[in-house]
Amino acid sequence: MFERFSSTLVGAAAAVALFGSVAAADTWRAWNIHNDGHPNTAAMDKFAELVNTATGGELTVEVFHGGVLGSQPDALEQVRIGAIEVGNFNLGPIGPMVKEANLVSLPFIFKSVPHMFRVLDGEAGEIMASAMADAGVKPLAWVDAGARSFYSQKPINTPADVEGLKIRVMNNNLYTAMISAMGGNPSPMAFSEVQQALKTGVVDGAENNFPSFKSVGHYEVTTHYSLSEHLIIPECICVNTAKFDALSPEMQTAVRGAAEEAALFQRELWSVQSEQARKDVEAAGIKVNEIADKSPFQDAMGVVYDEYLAANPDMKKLVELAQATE
Ligand code: GTR
Repeated sequence: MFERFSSTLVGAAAAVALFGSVAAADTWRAWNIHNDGHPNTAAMDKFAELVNTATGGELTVEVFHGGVLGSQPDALEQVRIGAIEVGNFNLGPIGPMVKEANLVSLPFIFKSVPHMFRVLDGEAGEIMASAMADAGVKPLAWVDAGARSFYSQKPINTPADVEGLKIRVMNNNLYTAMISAMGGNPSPMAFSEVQQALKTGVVDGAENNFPSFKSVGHYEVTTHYSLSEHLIIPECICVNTAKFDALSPEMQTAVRGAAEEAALFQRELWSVQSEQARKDVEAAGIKVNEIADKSPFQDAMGVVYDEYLAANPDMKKLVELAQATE
């Protein structure tokens, strides 16, 4: 017994000498909802490769694509408690868990994707990132997810066109409020169920960016994509806070650096592949309509903001910070 104990100590001492820390080589599981062909899948593979190189193999990241580790709300909970270490998450489903993250789920809060990144790089982004880290889901880097627009079996040009339509949304009360404010019927549903729901008419429409519209075949079961661009929601490479904090400072720098580099890679891929996804779905027969005047949609969101800020007055500061950002 004593001998076993002492040889464990000798082993640990050897590991310290080799790796400069008490942690032995470790493997992290990474969640990714997307399949091959989506820019975020390539970015998560890149993240894994960069972590492996930067840590000299001391930390390995195994990426599980296609949402096989669970739906996004489930996977977020897993990351929060440390059962999954890391993932590429959309901030929409983080809102119900971390109130500050809901800033990005207010329709039309950002003027453009560059504006969104400027807000994230400023004080509002810092407040959101630290609230997320406190909740156990720490963002290491932000990635691009473009703008989300509606798609259905008919063009949508005004909020009145949404009236009476059953529209799938992600899991967040702000999105149900958004659809209700236009007179539609919101239907929160997991991403993996949407194609079938569109196909069978369980829902009349949904909303997403071009790469996701294409990659999971929603374009095969709808006819019109209407450029409402009502939500510009960033995504993150997010890690379980305790697992990250337990790394040595050198390892933290390596992992953060890998996430930042993978995010830059993702943003470049995104700009090329989202254009391409639009061309591909148009070539497959999808009619894309511009909406010249989006103000009726923005006006319809007044009630969403009023009710949300009345119930969450502490969110006013973040909204003001975003609105004051040029
Ligand atoms: C995609 C996003 C996913 C997921 C999905 C959805 O654009 O990248 O993380 O949130 O939308 O609509 O559920």
